Amino acid sequence: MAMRIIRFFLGQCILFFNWLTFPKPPQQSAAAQAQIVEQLKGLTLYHYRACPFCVKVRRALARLGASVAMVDAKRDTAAAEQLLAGGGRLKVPCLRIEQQGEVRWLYESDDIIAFIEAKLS
Ligand SMILES: N[C@@H](CCC(=O)N[C@@H](CS)C(=O)NCC(=O)O)C(=O)O
Repeated sequence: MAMRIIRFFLGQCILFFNWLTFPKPPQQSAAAQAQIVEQLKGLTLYHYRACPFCVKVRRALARLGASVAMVDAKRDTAAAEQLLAGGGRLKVPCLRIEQQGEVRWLYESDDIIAFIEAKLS
């Protein structure tokens, strides 16, 4: 019980500081935004709201002026089941990558950020 309260409190702190210091997305033309949407098509981020590694990925996306589809695997039990069945672990963040009819699952926040940066370069 005490651990749950501590974890909840820490999660709220993470969300608060993330909100306070959330990076401003770069100014982009509509054409540049549309290009990013196209480059990141087929990507879905499985995340938890207050997970620090997920926060890191969401902040990196904002810094890049990018966004991907997101599902909250804590609140959405069907998404949690998809993650476990597809990726093999109930661990977040995890990026579901659907390309040319193939699906793969990428764990590790640093690898996810590197993958997205490479997609946009
Ligand atoms: N090294 C990983 C750590 C991810 C991690 O520990 N995520 C936690 C949530 S904050 C988790 O899903 N833990 C469950 C598990 O490891 O099975 C990363 O950078 O993505």
